[in-house]
Amino acid sequence: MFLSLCYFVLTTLTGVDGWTYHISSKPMIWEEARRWCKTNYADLVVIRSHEENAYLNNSLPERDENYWIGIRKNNNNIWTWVATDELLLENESNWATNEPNNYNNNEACVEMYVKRLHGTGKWNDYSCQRSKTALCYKASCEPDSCSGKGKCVEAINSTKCECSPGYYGEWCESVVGCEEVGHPSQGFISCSPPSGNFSYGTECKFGCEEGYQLVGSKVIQCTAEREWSAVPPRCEVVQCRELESPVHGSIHCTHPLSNFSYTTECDFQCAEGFKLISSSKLLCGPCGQWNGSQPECTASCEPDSCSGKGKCVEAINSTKCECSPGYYGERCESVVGCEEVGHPSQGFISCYNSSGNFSYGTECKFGCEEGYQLVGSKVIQCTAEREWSAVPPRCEAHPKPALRTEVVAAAAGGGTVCLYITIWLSRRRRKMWKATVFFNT
Ligand SMILES: *[C@@H]1O[C@H](CO)[C@@H](O)[C@H](O)[C@H]1NC(C)=O
Ligand SMILES: *[C@@H]1O[C@H](CO)[C@@H](O)[C@H](O)[C@H]1NC(C)=O
Ligand SMILES: *[C@@H]1O[C@H](CO)[C@@H](O)[C@H](O)[C@H]1NC(C)=O
Ligand SMILES: *[C@@H]1O[C@H](CO)[C@@H](O)[C@H](O)[C@H]1NC(C)=O
Ligand SMILES: *[C@@H]1O[C@H](CO)[C@@H](O)[C@H](O)[C@H]1NC(C)=O
Ligand SMILES: *[C@@H]1O[C@H](CO)[C@@H](O)[C@H](O)[C@H]1NC(C)=O
Ligand SMILES: *[C@@H]1O[C@H](CO)[C@@H](O)[C@H](O)[C@H]1NC(C)=O
Ligand SMILES: *[C@@H]1O[C@H](CO)[C@@H](O)[C@H](O)[C@H]1NC(C)=O
Ligand SMILES: CC(=O)N[C@H]1CO[C@H](CO)[C@@H](O)[C@@H]1O
Ligand SMILES: [Ca+2]
Repeated sequence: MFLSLCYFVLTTLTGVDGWTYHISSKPMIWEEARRWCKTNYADLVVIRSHEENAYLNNSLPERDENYWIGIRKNNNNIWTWVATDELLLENESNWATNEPNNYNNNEACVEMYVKRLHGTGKWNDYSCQRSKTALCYKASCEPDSCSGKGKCVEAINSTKCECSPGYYGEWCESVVGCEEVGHPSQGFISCSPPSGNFSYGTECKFGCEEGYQLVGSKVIQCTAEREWSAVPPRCEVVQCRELESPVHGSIHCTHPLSNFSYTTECDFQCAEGFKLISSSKLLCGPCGQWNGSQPECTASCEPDSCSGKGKCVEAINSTKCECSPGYYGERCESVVGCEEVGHPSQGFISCYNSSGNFSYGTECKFGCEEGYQLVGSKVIQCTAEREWSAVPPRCEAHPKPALRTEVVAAAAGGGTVCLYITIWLSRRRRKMWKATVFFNT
């Protein structure tokens, strides 16, 4: 086992370690030197800057055989830093004059001259099978040096963290945060991680209570710029389609939350003569749907729609009356009438009208004074055709005594009975004689 002779441990005033360099006490061939470095430290040295090269030039002790450094030709014959597998950049090389010369076609490794007459601090390609002092380095950056949130950058005297976006602090141990957000009114929030600190990377999801809908982004993230990826959303009450008063009807709504929105309740009524199709009450549900279709008012027949004088027929916007004979008008409220009739001369008339003067259905009875006799119909009716059922009769003077006497009608009972006795005279004379006989029974 070889022991390291010297430590070139350089620390800053704050105690932050940078790289440390270590050299072997005995020379060894390149492969062995690398193995030794890897076993005890990190690897053969990687010289990243001229400043670092100068530092080694000044600090390393003199060695006759010089030092192996961590450059070697790769499979494609290109100089490569073995520790990092990075190619050697032209501007970062320190070749001595006329080097690398690949002497004897056998120089695949690199040594560094230190404390010698010519080319001190410079590099030379050399046979890997020669023995030289191993120049190793050890990094002080560890995988978690920057809390896993940044890149650890090493210098000779220090390490420094270059923090990833959103992290800060010497070791990237702090994280930026966004403004606190709460649950929206009528809604809820759920953030992960649920620390409640709203730091970079926090994701918050939103939702709304029943009957409310989210307006805005459902999910927001706290960005490295200390801003949320979007404005936190709102919960707005769900709207239903606006309802209107039905034709021939009215609407009355209560809006506990907002106009025509969740929980709004509307009652419908129809004007007289109309009735509702479907429910009289609608409710706006949590998904913005009414629990039924907009009601309509349809005309409806009532028992007295046609004044009891016709048949009522229903249509959508109106009802229609099909009036019985003798009646007319929209609701069969009018009755047809016949020509006025008066009493015959030397006679009298008695009419019974059910619905007006000489209107349809009126029945008139006639009689004649003593000594006169009725000629024509004793009773006439006003027909639906606005005509009397017969021509009103006349009263004519009583003729000579009759050849025949006929008892037309007789009735017995309490009181006075009017009996008509018609005596038929000769047809040729065409005379009637009438007598009123009072019977006392
Ligand atoms: C060498 O050049 C590369 C770009 O080609 C640059 O990134 C690097 O910093 C340079 N190194 C020095 C020591 O100037
Ligand atoms: C190494 O150091 C010597 C003396 O200190 C100096 O003359 C030489 O230029 C240095 N070489 C490099 C490559 O810095
Ligand atoms: C490293 O730190 C030491 C002591 O603080 C200082 O003397 C030296 O110049 C520093 N080296 C570099 C390369 O900064
Ligand atoms: C939240 O932030 C407070 C104050 O910045 C801090 O004390 C606490 O540790 C944080 N909690 C978490 C879980 O990050
Ligand atoms: C509800 O309707 C009334 C009357 O049309 C109106 O003045 C009011 O602004 C509306 N309210 C809302 C929240 O839309
Ligand atoms: C709608 O809901 C209300 C209240 O529950 C109810 O009274 C009404 O009958 C419903 N309407 C329909 C068409 O189901
Ligand atoms: C009913 O009346 C309304 C308005 O008065 C009209 O828009 C509609 O077309 C009518 N419907 C029918 C079937 O006549
Ligand atoms: C009956 O006749 C009288 C007199 O002409 C009139 O004033 C009245 O309005 C009529 N009545 C009806 C029901 O037609
Ligand atoms: C018996 C009867 O109904 N008479 C009526 C006939 O019509 C007139 C006018 O409407 C009424 O005044 C009568 O009473
Ligand atoms: Ca050479």
